[in-house]
Amino acid sequence: MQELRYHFQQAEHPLSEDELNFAFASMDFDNSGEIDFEEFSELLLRHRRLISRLDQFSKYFIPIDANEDGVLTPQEMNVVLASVDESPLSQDELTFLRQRIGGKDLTWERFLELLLVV
Ligand SMILES: [Ca+2]
Ligand SMILES: [Ca+2]
Repeated sequence: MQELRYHFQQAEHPLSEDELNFAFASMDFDNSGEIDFEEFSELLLRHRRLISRLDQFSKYFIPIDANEDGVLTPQEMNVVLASVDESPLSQDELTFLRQRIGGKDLTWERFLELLLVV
């Protein structure tokens, strides 16, 4: 847990205690109450991917958020995904995203949070 905390504090957006607990729970894939080595490796891998994607995404976000309202629509997101050679969001993924953000607008910040814990 200490390592985990350290890891997240190195991130640009330090997580609150609640977020940390939430992230912890979402990483403990087998619900053992501990992050074992495999789970931790998976996290690191994911985080590394996230960081490299963020680099790419942030370059594209401003131009992609065409109407500059700070909210990513599925259409706008698909343009982003296409620009980094990812396939567009499927209907399932869209439904999933909508559930995760509780029907709220998908802001850039929420999107980042999703990337971190999904
Ligand atoms: Ca575990
Ligand atoms: Ca927009």
